[in-house]
Amino acid sequence: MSYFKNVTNIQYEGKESKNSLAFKYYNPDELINGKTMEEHLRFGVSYWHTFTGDGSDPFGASTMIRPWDHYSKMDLAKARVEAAFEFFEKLNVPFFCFHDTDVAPEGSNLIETYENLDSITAMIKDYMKTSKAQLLWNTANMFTHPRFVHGAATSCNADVFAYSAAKVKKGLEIAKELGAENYVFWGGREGYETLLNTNLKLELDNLARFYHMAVDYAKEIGYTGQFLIEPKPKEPTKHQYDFDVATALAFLLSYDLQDHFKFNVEANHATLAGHTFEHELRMARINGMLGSVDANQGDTLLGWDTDEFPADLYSTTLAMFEILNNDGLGKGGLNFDAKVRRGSFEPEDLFYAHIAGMDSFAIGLKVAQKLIEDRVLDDFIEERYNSFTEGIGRDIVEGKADFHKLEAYALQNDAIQNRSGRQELLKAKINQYLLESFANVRV
Ligand code: XUL
Ligand code: CO
Repeated sequence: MSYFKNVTNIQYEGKESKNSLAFKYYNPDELINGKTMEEHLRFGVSYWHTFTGDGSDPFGASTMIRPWDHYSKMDLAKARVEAAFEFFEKLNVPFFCFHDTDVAPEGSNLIETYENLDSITAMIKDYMKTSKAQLLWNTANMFTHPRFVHGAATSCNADVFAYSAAKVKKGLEIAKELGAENYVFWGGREGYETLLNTNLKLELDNLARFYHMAVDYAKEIGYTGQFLIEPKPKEPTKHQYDFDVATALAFLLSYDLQDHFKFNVEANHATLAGHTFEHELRMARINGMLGSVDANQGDTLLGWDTDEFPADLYSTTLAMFEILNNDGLGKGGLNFDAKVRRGSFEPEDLFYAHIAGMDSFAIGLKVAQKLIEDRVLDDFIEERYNSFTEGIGRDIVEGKADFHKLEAYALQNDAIQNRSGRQELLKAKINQYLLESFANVRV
């Protein structure tokens, strides 16, 4: 049985190829600084957008035509697993990610839900034995069902807290069973709408209690995957607690959780928080907390999480610059938390979209590597801060200065000279690298 009959295995054909169902830049075996592109990029497909997304929006019904649509309940779940592995293999991706509810329907009670999950987990495990595709991460959906109306671990209702704990407990068992490289916590409705009805302190304390219990349980069952928090500032709640990397890091530090978590940085969440994608990656990186990436892009004209497939080469280049400087993503990867537009409703669009995203990151990887090799930004930045490598600047960074010493220095040196930041020059250089790297590559 084939779900994507019109598509054969997607191959790298190089930049001259006119075949829409081929990679032009992503060459999984190509070596870049000692690692293959596949090892650098560790692409993942997200189960929810690709196999459960239907194109519906607040104004209209579903538009997607999917070859598994005629099934329902557990038959639908099984058909999706078959389709998913056909898709992973045809696209030649090494990873996938899912929420519990993406892979198995909820039953009429928690026991039935567990049974559904167990049977699909066994099926996925079986497919994973013969497939290259492995589990980058799984997570629990604690935002769709009405029981999560006031949140999950930050709900005002202790019964919901308990139910959420049961879901994450099961999720960690599945993570262990399937060898998930990471386990993700995205605070779906962990936030608030109004302080008028909210005990902010109790909700934050409870969230920390919940994370500590998850850490303890993973230890108890011997699950050694990396825990990741995925920050997002708003949507669905008005104020999400894991607002951005800096806020979530402060939370982890306050509750002594910093050693157990890293961040899953999502491009569109960064822009919703008023940051660039590279800002969030840099904040995570400089704190040793960059774990994984949800690769997508937003729309500057829209104020919500549009989850588009990444195609902006400037952004993929600056993202890969951070990832390379982080020495890669370790157990993490680049998960396409991205959906085809409502108008792109045919199954082939799922392939076109992923090819576009994979090629965009492959270009970003090559250009970023070149920028690093040629020290285009590093030399400039080093020079820009050289006042801290000698004299009074050196005293400051070595802890040999205090206000008395600095005042005495300033009194003698008040004719300050600054130098240009040369932002426009640097942007022009990046453009040059973007265009020239590929002009010179012959395939
Ligand atoms: C929502 C989002 C989630 C997480 C996993 O904005 O990004 O899909 O990635 O729960
Ligand atoms: Co995401």
